[in-house]
Amino acid sequence: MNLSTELGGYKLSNCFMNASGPLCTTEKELNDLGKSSAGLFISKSATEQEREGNPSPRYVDTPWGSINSMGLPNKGYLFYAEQARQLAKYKKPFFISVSGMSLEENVKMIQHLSQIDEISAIELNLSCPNLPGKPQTAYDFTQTEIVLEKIMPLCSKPLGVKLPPYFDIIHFHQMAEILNQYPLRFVTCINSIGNALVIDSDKEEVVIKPKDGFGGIGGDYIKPTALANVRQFYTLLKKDIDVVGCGGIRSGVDAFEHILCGASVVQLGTILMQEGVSAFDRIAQELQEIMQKKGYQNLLDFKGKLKSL
Ligand code: YRO
Repeated sequence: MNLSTELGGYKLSNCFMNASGPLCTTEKELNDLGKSSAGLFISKSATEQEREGNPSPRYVDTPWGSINSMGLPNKGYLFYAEQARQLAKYKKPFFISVSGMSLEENVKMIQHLSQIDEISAIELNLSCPNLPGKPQTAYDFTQTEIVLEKIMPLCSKPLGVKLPPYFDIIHFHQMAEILNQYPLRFVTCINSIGNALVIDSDKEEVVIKPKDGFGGIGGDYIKPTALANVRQFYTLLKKDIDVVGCGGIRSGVDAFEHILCGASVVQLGTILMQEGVSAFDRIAQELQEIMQKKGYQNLLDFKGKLKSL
């Protein structure tokens, strides 16, 4: 059974990577990902300046997944650029996620990161803060186009965008129409479902401290929404833009479903927080067992081939 795939022009030994966010902020965490069986790995979203992020508790596991309002804690983009040089020894692609506090900040970071050979590709987090009084960039279609128009020409690395979930068919079409205008290499679907509220009924209290308890949810809650977004963008995007699936993958079956919907690569988020990097081995093993039972040798035997009734 062969789990190999390609993304951003790189050949990958298998289709698993971390989602940007969990266990990819510090030098130790990045080295653990380098040593893991993941086929590639990515950093926490970087800003120009180092950030401490929000006060704790800011990530909590729940029976069906997780909620977080981390507030972009990261060591600053120059740290991840330096890490890229060190991490090259692991001989697998290393992507940097970028999430500037403004368009100018994204421009500055991407121009600099483009010059560093050891960085394989950039994932631009379109959930990045936008103009005050406006929704996040990816929910502001006009601003999304302004951002891509500015950034695409000055990014000389393979570039992908990380999208939040969409819930309306017209929004899938509007976003795909914008993305199809640019030489993007991949689109990652989905970020956490934003501004959810998990509460503790015994204590009659919220479970995370920032934002009166509101935060992005991941895990089991979001798999159907993630699959819908992977499927829609796989169907609507030009065939040279790959889809990366993220959301609710904690077993081989979940990974199989994302690939069936069209994902070329799949990311582990909440399960990576809960289980650590051994999750890559377990889930890859489970996916291979499913493929064996079904008589599939390669991911291309079933990628995108979801049937309708
Ligand atoms: O709180 C975060 O750092 C965070 N958490 C997520 O689940 N997704 C994200 O993209 C981010 C960083 C971006 C933002 C939510 C702080 C604007």
